[in-house]
Formats: sequence, structure tokens, C-alpha cells
Amino acid sequence: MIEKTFLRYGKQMYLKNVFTQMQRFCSSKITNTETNSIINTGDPSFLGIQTIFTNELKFVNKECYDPLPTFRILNSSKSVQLPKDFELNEEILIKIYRKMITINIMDKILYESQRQGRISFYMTNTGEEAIQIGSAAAINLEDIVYAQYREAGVLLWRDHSIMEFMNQCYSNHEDTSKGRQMPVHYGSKKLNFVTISSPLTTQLPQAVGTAYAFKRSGKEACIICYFGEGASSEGDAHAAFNFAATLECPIIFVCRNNGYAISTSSVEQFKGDGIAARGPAYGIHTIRVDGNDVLAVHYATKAARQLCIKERKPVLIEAMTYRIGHHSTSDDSTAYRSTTEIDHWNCYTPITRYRTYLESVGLWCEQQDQQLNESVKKSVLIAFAEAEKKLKPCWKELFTDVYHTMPKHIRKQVQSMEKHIAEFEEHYPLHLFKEA
Ligand SMILES: Cc1ncc(C[n+]2csc(CCOP(=O)(O)OP(=O)(O)O)c2C)c(N)n1
Ligand SMILES: [Mg+2]
Repeated sequence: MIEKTFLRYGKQMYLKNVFTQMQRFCSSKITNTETNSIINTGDPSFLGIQTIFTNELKFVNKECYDPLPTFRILNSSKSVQLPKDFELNEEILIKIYRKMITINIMDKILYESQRQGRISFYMTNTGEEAIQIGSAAAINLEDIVYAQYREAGVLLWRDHSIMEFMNQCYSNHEDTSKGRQMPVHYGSKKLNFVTISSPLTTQLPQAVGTAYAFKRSGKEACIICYFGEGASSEGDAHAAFNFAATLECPIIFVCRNNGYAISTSSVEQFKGDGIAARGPAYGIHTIRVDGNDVLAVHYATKAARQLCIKERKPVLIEAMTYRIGHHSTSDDSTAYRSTTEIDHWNCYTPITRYRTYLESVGLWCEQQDQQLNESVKKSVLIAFAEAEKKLKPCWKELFTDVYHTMPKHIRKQVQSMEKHIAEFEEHYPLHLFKEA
């Protein structure tokens, strides 16, 4: 062995290694399990691992530890105790509720419109309003958002208008992605919300890269990156966690653990203590939060942001929730879960829990609730009808924006398409598309 090392590294290198080993020689310890005393063994310590020696042979698994607790504020008792430094004023508390209701109503209308064949696809946020609105209210506009696809509430909190949501879902000419994305794949440059990508988990390494850039430029802001528990099984999640930890990037990872990745329940997806247990394994500050408690999500995200920016370190939040709706309009979840299970969560939604709290402190009442529901419904329906009437983007947009200067082979395709449309004009509803 010594000879081999010698051959591989050369004599100089070998002697240097021996010297380094000797320097590390003094710090290793062993635990005497009977007396619990720590004995200095004189063994060298291992690089990057702080450990003690034991003579007890034991394989550890999650049963050896208590599961990570779930932080919550809104418990079932009548008098909720807010943390002493809880800072939200009445105006913001009500704004949070209004936004939760808005996303819920917008979901109902757009879901139905897909069912009527008026838009091609939709994904609801039902049951996850607290994660989205609670976390969005705890960060600043200069913090960049990388989301999955079930975080429309974050964009809503940043004042993306209902009209803008509708334009995207209807792929009309005012859709900023020019009708090239599936509905719900929103993005907004002005609101620092990076456009959604369908392939799962691509946003995680990208978000860490941006966080690293923030760190290097000394910017007083952080990145917030949302993903589902299903997405966290992709290799990209592991790469992102490890880069964020080792490069000490200011990023808040928010995992929405809603119990399902389409039809695969969390019980089948992983065997450890959820996603939160992975955080400390990567050396990431971690907390598990009741994702159906908007105040807990807000409080934890605010603390995470402070930690992230002050210490320039990543934080992982596992927000526990339940996907009340189907995965998307392409799914029928009653094929793989019982209606009793769905009904159970429907009795205990984040919106109901928060309304109960607001009513208990005299900030909300039944009459206000009715008025809010009616006015939101009206404004969503107006925007919906307007978006539906708008022309589609000019079909020539299909060929633009990929290259700065259109290459020859694409120009050839445009010409061929123009010729085709001129020849078969009567087969295309050109009156529905914007002119060039
Ligand atoms: C790389 C990749 N694999 C598979 C899919 C298909 N797919 C779309 S959503 C989804 C489930 C994701 O579940 P989760 O991350 O828990 O998010 P949720 O839908 O529950 O919000 C899958 C498997 C995909 N879009 N991308
Ligand atoms: Mg999920």
C-alpha cells in the first residue's frame, strides 16, 4: 500500500501526506459507552466530519431519532398566541386573506373554463394558498422567485393583475410569453418572477446559481425557490442543495409537501422523515412548517430571509399541506385516492383556519366575506371575458425570439409557412390572430 502510494504520488508527495497525517494525529477521541467518558485515542481525525468513536455496533435509521416537529401558530384553541415579535399589522393581515380568496376564486373559474373547452389546460392551487401567500408576504420584491407551477399566489401577492393571469391562460396577444407556453406557466420580469419551466426541478440549480451571483455581488436580497416534494426526488434537487450549502448561497428553498406527485403519494415517494430531514444532512438550516397555517408560514419565511441575508446561508422550509384539487385538468385524482380523504382536508382548509382566526380577533365577519367573494368573482369574470375576446398572437411569432438574428434555415421555414397559409387560407381562422 505504502509502495503504491509512493509510486502514484512520488516521494515528495508521499512525505507531505505523512506529515499532514501526523499533524492531525492528536485530536481523535473515543467514547466509552459504559462510563460515557471521551478518550483521546491519538487517531487522526477525518476530513470534514466531526465524530466520536464508539464500541457499540449500531446501524441508524429514522426510527433512532424523533421526527422533526412542525412549527405552527394557528392551533385549534380559541385564543391563539402570536409570537412576541410577530409584526403584521391589521391591513396586511386582511390583505393576506383577500389574496387567498382571490387565488381560490380565480382557480375555480379557470378550472371550469378548461372543462368548457375555453382554455387548453389548468392547475389549481386549492389547499396551498397559505404557503404561497404567507411566504410571498414575508419577502421583498427584489428577492427573485423561482417557482414550479403551483405558486400563482406568489405572483398575485406581487400584484400581477388578474388580467395578466387571464392573458397567459388564454394565450392571447397580450400574453408576455406570446402563447408559446402552456397555461399557468407564468413569468414576470418586472415582478422578479422567473418564467415556469415544465420539466421538474430545473429551477433549483438555476436558483442556486442566481443566489451565488447575489452573494458575490453583495446584494442585500435573497432567492426564494419553490418546488413540490415530488420534484425533490430529481437529481437536480440534490445538486442544488449541495451547491447551496457548500457555496453558502442566500436562498430559501420552500418545499410544498402536498402529499402527492400526480398519483404517487408521499408514502411511496420516500422512506425518510420527509424532505426536511435531508436539510441538516446537507448542512442546511431547516424547519418543517404547517403549510396550512398562513401565519406560521409567514413567520418562518421571514426568519429564514433574515438568516439567509445576515449569514449568507441557505435555508430549507418543508411546508406540510395537502393538494385538494386534481393534479391538473389532465388528471382525475379519485382514481388513486378516496373522496373521504379529500373531504377530510376540505373541512380544514387554510382559508377556513385563517378566517376563523381573523373573526376571533374581530378583523373579519360574514358580511365582509360575502362582499369580498362577490366582488372578486365579478372582477375575475370581467377579466376572463375580456381575455377570451382578445386576438391570438401573430402566428409568425412562432419563429421569433430564439435567435437574435434569424438564421437561414428558420427564414426558409417562415417562407414555407407563408406560402402554405396563402394557399390554404380558408382552412385557418386567421381573423382570430393578430396581423404582423
Ligand atoms: C423531469 C420531469 N419528470 C416528470 C414530469 C411529469 N410531472 C409533471 S408534474 C409531476 C408531479 C410533481 O409533483 P410535485 O413536485 O409533488 O408537485 P405537485 O404537483 O404536487 O405540486 C410529474 C411527475 C415532468 N414534468 N418533468
Ligand atoms: Mg406534491
